[in-house]
Amino acid sequence: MFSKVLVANRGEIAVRVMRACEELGVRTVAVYSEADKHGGHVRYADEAYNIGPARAADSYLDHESVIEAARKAGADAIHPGYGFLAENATFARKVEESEFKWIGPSADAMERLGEKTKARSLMQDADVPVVPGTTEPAESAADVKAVADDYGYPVAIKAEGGGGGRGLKVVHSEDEVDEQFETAKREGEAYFDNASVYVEKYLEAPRHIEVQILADEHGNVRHLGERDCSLQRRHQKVIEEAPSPALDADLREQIGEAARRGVRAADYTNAGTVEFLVEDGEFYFMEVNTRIQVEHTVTEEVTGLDVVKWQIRVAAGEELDFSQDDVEIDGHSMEFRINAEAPEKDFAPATGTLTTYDPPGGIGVRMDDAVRQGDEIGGDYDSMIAKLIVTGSDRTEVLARAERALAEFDIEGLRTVIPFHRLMLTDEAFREGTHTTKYLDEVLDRDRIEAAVERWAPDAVTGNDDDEEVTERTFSVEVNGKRFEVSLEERGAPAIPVGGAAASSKPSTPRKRRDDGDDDQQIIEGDGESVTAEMQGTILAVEVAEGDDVEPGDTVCVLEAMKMENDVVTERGGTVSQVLVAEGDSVDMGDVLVVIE
Ligand code: MV4
Repeated sequence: MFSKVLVANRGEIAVRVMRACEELGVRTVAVYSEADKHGGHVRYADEAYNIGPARAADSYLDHESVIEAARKAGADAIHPGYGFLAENATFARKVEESEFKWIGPSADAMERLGEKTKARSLMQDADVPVVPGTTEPAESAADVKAVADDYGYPVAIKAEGGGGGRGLKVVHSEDEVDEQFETAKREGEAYFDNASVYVEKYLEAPRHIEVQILADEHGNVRHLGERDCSLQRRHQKVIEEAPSPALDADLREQIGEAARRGVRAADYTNAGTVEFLVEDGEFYFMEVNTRIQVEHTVTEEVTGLDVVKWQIRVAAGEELDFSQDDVEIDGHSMEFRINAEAPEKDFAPATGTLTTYDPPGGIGVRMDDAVRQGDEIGGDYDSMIAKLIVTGSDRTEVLARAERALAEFDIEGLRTVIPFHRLMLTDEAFREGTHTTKYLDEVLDRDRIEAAVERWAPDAVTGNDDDEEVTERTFSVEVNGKRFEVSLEERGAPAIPVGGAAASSKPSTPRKRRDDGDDDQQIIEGDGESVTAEMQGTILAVEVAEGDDVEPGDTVCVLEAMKMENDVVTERGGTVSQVLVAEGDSVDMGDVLVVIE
C-alpha cells in the first residue's frame, strides 16, 4: 500500500478520497488555489500545498504545479477525483511516466474510450449494444442523411470529443441537416479542439442508466449494479439513485454483464462507469466515464463496498477479493446534490457566507461535504457544496426519509436547491419512478418551482424584493413555560444577503475581461450598465447582438462552468450597446459580457 497520496482536487470529493486514505493508513496531501486557502479539503489533509491562483487553469488544471506539489510532499500516488484532470489522458500519462502512481485507469485505456467512435467500435466488437448509427466519423452532411434514411428522424450529431451533454445536435428533418452538421463541427472544434463528429439515431425519451465497474490488474472485472440518473436538468444530474426503478431483474443482469464485457475488452483497470440509454426495454451503450463519479455514493450504500478505497487498493496492485456473485444489492439509496443555486432564477449560481449550516443526521443519512458554518462560498468553482445521501430498505422508505432529512437541513446566507428537491419528493412522476431524461427540461412546470421556493424558502423570496427591504428575524419566546417561535419583520433595514443571481447589473465600473491579454482594448462606453459573469467558464452561445432590445429577465448568453450550462440573464431592459464576448471565449468571474443602455 502507498504511504502518502496527493489528492488533485478540492471540495467534497477531495475529502471523500482522503477519508478512504485515512482508513487505509495512508497519509494525505491536499493542493489548493488562492480561493481555497480555508477550504475543507485543506483542513482535512495532513499537509497542503498552494498551487496557484483561483482560476482553475492556473492551479487545479496545471499539470506541472500538481506534480511539483507531489514531489515536494514526497507522495507516492496521485488521485484526481472527478472533474479537473480526472479524464485528461495526457496528464495521466505524465503521471505514469513520473515516479508517482496514477490512481485511475491507464492513459491508454482512457484514450481508447475517450474518442467516442473508437469506444463505439470497441463495444460493438465486444457484443455490447450501441445506438444504431456510424462507427466512423461523418465526413459530410450526406453521411448524416444516410443514417436518417436507415433509421428515420430524429438523428443526433455528436462531437467525437464530447460527452456529458456537450457537443450534441439533434436533427429533426432533412432541411436541418446541413446547418446542424456545420454547427456540430464548429462547436467540436471550439470546445474540444476536434471537429470530428459522428451520427446516431436519436432516442426521444430514454432513461439514463449507468453501471459501476471495478477492475484490478489481475484480470478481475466486477460490476456493482446500476444507478439511475434520469433526473437531469440541462445535462446536470440532480438526484441519482440505486437501483433503478425502471429495470427488471433480467434487464439489470444483461446491462451489468454487457458493461463487464465492454471494459474487459478495453483492458480497463480501476473504477469506471459505463453509461447506457434505456428505452422500450432495450439498452444502448453511450460512453464510459473513466473516473470516480459524484454519484458513486449510492452504489456504495446498496452494495456495502467502498469504491474509492478499492480505487486506491487496485492502483497499489491489490486483487479484488470478492466474486461477481458476492455483489448483492441490498435496499435503496438516493443522492441529492446540494447546489448553491436559486431554483426560481433558472438555477443561477449563488454566492455568499454560510451563516447557518446545520445538516441532517439520523438513520440512513450520509453527508458528503467539505464545508462548515461560516465558510464563504465563492463563484470560482462548481456550485455543489454538499451531497445528501439517503438510504433505506426500499424506495418508499427512502422517499419518506429524504423528506424528513431535507426538512431538517438548515442552510442560511446562501440560496440552495433544497426547495427543488422537496418539490421532487412530492412530484408524481418522480415518486412513481416513471420520469425520463426529458422530464425536467420539457415537462416540469416552472411555476411549480417558484411555488416550491416560496413554500420552503420564503425568507429568500422576501430578501429578493429590493423595492422595500424587509428583514425577517425569528426569535423563540416562552409563554407560561411553553415555547413559541415568532417571526418579526424589520422594514427599511439592510436586507440579509441571500446570494446572487446569474448576472447583476451594476452601475459601478465593472472589471474588464482579462484573458485576451489586452486590458485596454475593452472600454465601457457611455453610461450603460454591464452584465457580468458570476463565475469563471466558457461562453457556449451569445443570444444577443449590438442594437438588440432586451427586457429584464432575457438571456444574453449561455455560460458553461464545470460542465453546467447557465443562462446569463439581464436584470435591466434596454438596448444592447456592446457585446464583449463570442462563442467559445473563456471568461473570469466579474468579466463584462454585454453592456445595455
Ligand atoms: C443521446 C440521446 C438520445 N439519443 N443519444 C446527452 C449527453 C450526451 N453524453 C449524450 N446525451 C444524449 N445522447 C442518442 N442517440 C439523449 C441524450 C440526452 C441525455 C442523455 C442522458 C441524460 C440526459 C439527457 C438529456 C438530454 C439528452
